[in-house]
Amino acid sequence: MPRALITGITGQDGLYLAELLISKGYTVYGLIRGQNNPKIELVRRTVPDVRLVTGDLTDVSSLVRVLSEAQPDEVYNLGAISFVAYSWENAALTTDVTGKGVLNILEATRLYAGDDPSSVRFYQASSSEMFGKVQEVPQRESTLLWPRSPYGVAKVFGHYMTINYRESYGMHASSGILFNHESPRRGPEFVTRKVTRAVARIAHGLQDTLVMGNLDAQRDWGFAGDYVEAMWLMLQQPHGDDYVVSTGETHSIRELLDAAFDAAGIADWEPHVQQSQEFMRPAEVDLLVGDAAKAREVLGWAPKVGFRELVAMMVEADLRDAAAEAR
Ligand code: NDP
Ligand code: GDR
Repeated sequence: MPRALITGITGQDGLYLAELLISKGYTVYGLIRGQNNPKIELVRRTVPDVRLVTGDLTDVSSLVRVLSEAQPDEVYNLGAISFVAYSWENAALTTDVTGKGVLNILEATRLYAGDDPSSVRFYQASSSEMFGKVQEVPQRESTLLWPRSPYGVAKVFGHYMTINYRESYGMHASSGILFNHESPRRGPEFVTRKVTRAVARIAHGLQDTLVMGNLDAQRDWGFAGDYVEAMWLMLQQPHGDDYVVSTGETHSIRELLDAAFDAAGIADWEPHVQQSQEFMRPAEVDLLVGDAAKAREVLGWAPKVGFRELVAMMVEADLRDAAAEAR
């Protein structure tokens, strides 16, 4: 039975990836930071077979210990401070976790792999946020990186460090440059979930208005369940490499609002939406749309869930929660 270690098990992608790997017969270990995190209970309920081990990406000694306990064949590094807006307020912490944390787990993995560094396969959760200021449309693996947030800068560090470990030590290390992916499990601070939750609560009379930031930004949104399959496929290849994972379609925040309110049967969103400086960012990534041709050709990967279907899935789940809250 293959064995995998997932950092970021309490996050959106961690849960989907754990479900996927368990369905494939893996023994799965999930890294948690310990104490007082209600999401640990969610992991225990959703994927009870996952074995939880305690450690932190900022503490290399904890990673060495966890790797020796889990003895994984594959390491998926999904752990990060991942909310872009927060990264300006906590730039040094974001750099430590999202950037240097990658070096820590790469180094711990290299030490654990011993004489044959390619015997353990490594996945790094890189991000379309690394593209930042638009240089090329659509964005592909070769597009110049110009990050526009402390989070984006930290991800660029992790991305190049992963390439560097592959080239320096012959590690089987892959970097998935994933564009935004969402689901009913998405954290409530991210824009899709913020919108779908608010729409559901408005539909049930629990709130009246939704306060937003920049409505003109455009994103290439896919379904998280589809994207974790691409992560796994990368580690099944003969060599590590970098891959863009995206749908190739882009939509503005306004279109997101259209689709979400429409899914709840509310024809006109404008009376419900206000804008505030509070949710504007010091620098914005205006337009993301990815070219996933390489993932399609090499991995045989393609997204299954389209934009409107994704938004409807999220609204439906939030309508159920709002109905329960309204009772
Ligand atoms: P989430 O924000 O939902 O999850 C982040 C995870 O990282 C949580 O499990 C969190 O644990 C963990 N974490 C935070 N700090 C540490 C730390 N110091 N040590 C160990 N673990 C830590 O992210 P997603 O699931 O959405 O994303 C997964 C990864 O993919 C992230 O690296 C993200 O940056 C990247 N990514 C995501 C995209 C997306 O659209 N979702 C697109 C491209 C890349 P805790 O519960 O303890 O806080
Ligand atoms: P992003 O996702 O920054 O792309 O990073 P987010 O959903 O936070 O923002 C997307 C776009 O929406 C605009 N926006 C708002 N965003 C939020 N959160 N709240 C608002 O009220 C709001 N109004 C407008 C933002 O300005 C932005 O343009 C996500 C994260 O998952 C990263 O970890 C990941 O690497 C990238 O996707 C790819």
